[in-house]
Amino acid sequence: MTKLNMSTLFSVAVFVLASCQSTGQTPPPSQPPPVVTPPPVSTGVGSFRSSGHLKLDAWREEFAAKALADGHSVEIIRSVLEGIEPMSQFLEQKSAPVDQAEFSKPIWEYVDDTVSRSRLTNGRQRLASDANLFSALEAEYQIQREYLVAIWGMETSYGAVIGNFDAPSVLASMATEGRRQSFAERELLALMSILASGDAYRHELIAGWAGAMGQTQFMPTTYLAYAVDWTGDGTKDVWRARADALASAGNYLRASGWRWGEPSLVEVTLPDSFNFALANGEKHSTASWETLGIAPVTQPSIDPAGVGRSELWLPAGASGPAFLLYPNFNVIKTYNRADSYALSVSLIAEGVKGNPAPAGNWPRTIDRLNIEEIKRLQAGLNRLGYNAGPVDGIAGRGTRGALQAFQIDHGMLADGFPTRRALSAVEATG
Ligand SMILES: [Ca+2]
Repeated sequence: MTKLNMSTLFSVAVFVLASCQSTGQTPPPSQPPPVVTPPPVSTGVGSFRSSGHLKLDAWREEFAAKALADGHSVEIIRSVLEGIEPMSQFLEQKSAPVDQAEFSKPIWEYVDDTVSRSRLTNGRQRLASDANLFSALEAEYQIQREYLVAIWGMETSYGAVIGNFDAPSVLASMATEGRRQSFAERELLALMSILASGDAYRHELIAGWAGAMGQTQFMPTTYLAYAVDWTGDGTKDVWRARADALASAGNYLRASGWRWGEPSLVEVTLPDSFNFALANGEKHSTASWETLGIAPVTQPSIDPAGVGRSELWLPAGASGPAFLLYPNFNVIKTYNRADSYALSVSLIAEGVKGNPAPAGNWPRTIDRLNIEEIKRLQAGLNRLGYNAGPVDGIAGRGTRGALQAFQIDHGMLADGFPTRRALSAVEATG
């Protein structure tokens, strides 16, 4: 470091000296000062070979200057940005698609696809073959091994599918598209820091379609904050070293507030004539739930870890399965904010432990709304003064809460689940 600073200082000194020499003497005051033509605006990074996409090239010129101002070296900036290619999934779409499986599929199809028999079998095999590693990770990070293996299985099928996209190209295309520009640029700056730290070479920056990297799919900023060199070889190789990837995931979950030994959810049965309005995100004590007649499906108790307070969640409304959600459910959502994702991780964790796969009785034939109908529902609820949030076609908690409030006010079964019947009722209300 000292050597670098000294040589840098030396270069600057030589440059300043040379500049003074070439400038010559100060002109006499009687003469007008020479007209100085400013040099063309330059990023200081030099020019790049065109990517073949004009908007991407223009964005890159501006971003290179930002990265330089952020303190990254010309060498690193050029390394990250020189070879980027436009990626069609960001640059050729006309409007925001709702294309993530977490949001576009019925939740039971998402669960069927993700909590597959092969994923459970492979998870059990991984726990058996890497038992020592998982014991050590449990001791260090205080995350039950079933959840670590479940996240590994969900993210990359235990390291088998880590994506094959160039992370800088993904993030640069996302930035160029515009809606997530500041997010993508922040992640690109983090990639530069990763390269500067020596944890990876440029060609190793491989990501999934949305820019997450390695066997447990870390975004670059998450990598910078939480990645771990568990193997002790000096690099945080989340791509090839499963131990590094799993330790990194454990480190991230612990930092996100994981509570050792507690479940993320417990599937429960509800008594007849249950007041579904209680499934509104509010937490209640175990005693309260028990008084209402709620009972566990497979566990000996609805609060096996003595957590105390939980919320009731009906992912498919009154005719589907019911779960009590504990704080760890929200910790899983720091990985991926979709409830369906956290549900699948939880069911895989239970499944690899050998508990019977729960979540029976999905209402597969229910008249579920499509995206356009959900938008109509959201617009209708907003029109009536129920705050469904943005009209985006995603029936998240805001939309469901608004629908539930509408159902309560109109004496309907108040489960907040968006069906065609619910849409008709909202649209018929003036
Ligand atoms: Ca390592």
